[in-house]
Amino acid sequence: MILIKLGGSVLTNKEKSYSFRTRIAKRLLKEIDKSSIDKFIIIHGGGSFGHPGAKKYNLNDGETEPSPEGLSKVQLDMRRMNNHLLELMHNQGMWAVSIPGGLVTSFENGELNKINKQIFKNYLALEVIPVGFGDVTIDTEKGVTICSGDDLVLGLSSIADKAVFVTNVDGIYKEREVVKIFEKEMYPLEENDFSVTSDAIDVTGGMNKKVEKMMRISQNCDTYIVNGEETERLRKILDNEEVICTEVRS
Ligand code: IP8
Repeated sequence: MILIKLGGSVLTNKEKSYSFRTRIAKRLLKEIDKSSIDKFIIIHGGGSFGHPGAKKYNLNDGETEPSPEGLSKVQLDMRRMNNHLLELMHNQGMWAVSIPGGLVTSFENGELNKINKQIFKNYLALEVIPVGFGDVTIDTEKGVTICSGDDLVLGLSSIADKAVFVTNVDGIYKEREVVKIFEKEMYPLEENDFSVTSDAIDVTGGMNKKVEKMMRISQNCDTYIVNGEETERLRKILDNEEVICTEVRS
């Protein structure tokens, strides 16, 4: 089984609230569809749908009393984003079901401590494509927290062979060069290194936090970062062809 994380940085224009990049999303879905893989789960992040509201209502800081309005608003915004993707999938005959991250996980102090993998497996067995997404969720310590798409990938990595993070950069950079294989000695990234995300607003952590999560994921399955803005790169990585990307190892 392959996990494909479609990052908010490719699915939305992060500079502009609620701007779903339909053309890119359609192409990425086509690349997935025409690749040779047959069992996969798609996970997506929040981009300019989820992050601005999560920040505005302080849903991730663990200090501010969670506002019912904010909680409801960010959940609504994420479902709107998810609907954009699901509709595109449906229109091109990729039968999908939606799995909100907040309903299948539990968190303690901002850390994922449980995920319902069975529901993903059940849908896979029915030959539909589970589409999970980042969400607002209950946290036993903080009240609420943000479940990122990366948390879902981490939680599902033990049942995956491969995880592919589709972003808007070519991979992880060290001294301005994309590294083919990122190993744990290279962690943490320093100021001069570019990385997985150049997101303007990202409430779920800076790049080192993302890389650290990827290193944990790579203990369970092969883990790659690829640029979804370049055509065919996603398709090639799914088909195990040579392509510009970073493989994360730990
Ligand atoms: O973009 C965040 O998911 P991510 C989801 O994968 C929300 O970190 C609600 C901001």
